[in-house]
Amino acid sequence: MTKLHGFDFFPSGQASVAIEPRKPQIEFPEHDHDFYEIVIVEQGTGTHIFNGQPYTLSGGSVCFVRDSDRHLYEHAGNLHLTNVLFRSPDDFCFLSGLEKLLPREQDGHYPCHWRISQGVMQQVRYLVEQLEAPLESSEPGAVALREILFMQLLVLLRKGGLAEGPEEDGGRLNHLLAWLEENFAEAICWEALAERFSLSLRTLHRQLKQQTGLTPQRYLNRLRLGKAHHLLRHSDASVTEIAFQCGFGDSNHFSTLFRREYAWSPRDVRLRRDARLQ
Ligand code: RM4
Ligand code: NI
Repeated sequence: MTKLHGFDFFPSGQASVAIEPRKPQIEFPEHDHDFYEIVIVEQGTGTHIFNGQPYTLSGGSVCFVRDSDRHLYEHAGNLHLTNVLFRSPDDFCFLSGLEKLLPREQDGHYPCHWRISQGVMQQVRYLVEQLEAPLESSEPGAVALREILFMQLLVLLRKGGLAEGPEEDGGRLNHLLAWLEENFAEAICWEALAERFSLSLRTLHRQLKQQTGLTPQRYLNRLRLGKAHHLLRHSDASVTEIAFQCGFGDSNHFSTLFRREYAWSPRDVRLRRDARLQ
């Protein structure tokens, strides 16, 4: 597996934060890093395979990657993201105790992926722009300023996260998308779902389209197909079982949608996997 080294990304020994925009993020092979990375998704959709598990990314997704985590991107053609790299939570000149602001395991669940609202995204962009300016000198004041910006960013990302009440703009949609990520296999009635998250059907359509570029049904299909693609390559369940497990009632319909999305049929993907394993 590829290991990425801070040496290639941090402009100087003094710099504790580096910004790496990927607009778009191309498919990228599995790797880990000797640094930490916060991934902020601005637009588009893609699949994030994080420690072997698939997560669907779209505008507003945030992911926290430690130096011990491995990840890759698939089906990421139109995914625009910004990577905020830092060496380690305890490798800053002026900041300490940062662990308290980072995702932590609670009740056996590690919340490494979450979503922020559009309002928070705007503030995030503003901070990232300032962090993008090169560090002019290693003078303590300049280093401290950048570290303060980074700390502000952490507080903001945390505030915008799912822990926050759903009242904020886009917050309800974010809760809905997080719910879908877990419950994609259920039969979905958009009206009932909108009601469950206190949204009107129109707002659900509009906001989801804004964040992902897709209609709700296309988004759901892509989510299900992404999960199915992963299972075809990483499980031994049959195509029909996978179709069913991912919420497709009919495996022919599943194969048609799959081929339309990936140009390969589910069977082709499975055969290619098996050929590679031989
Ligand atoms: C890659 C990809 C990786 C990131 C590096 C810096 O394009 O986004 O996840 O670690 O850039
Ligand atoms: Ni990475």
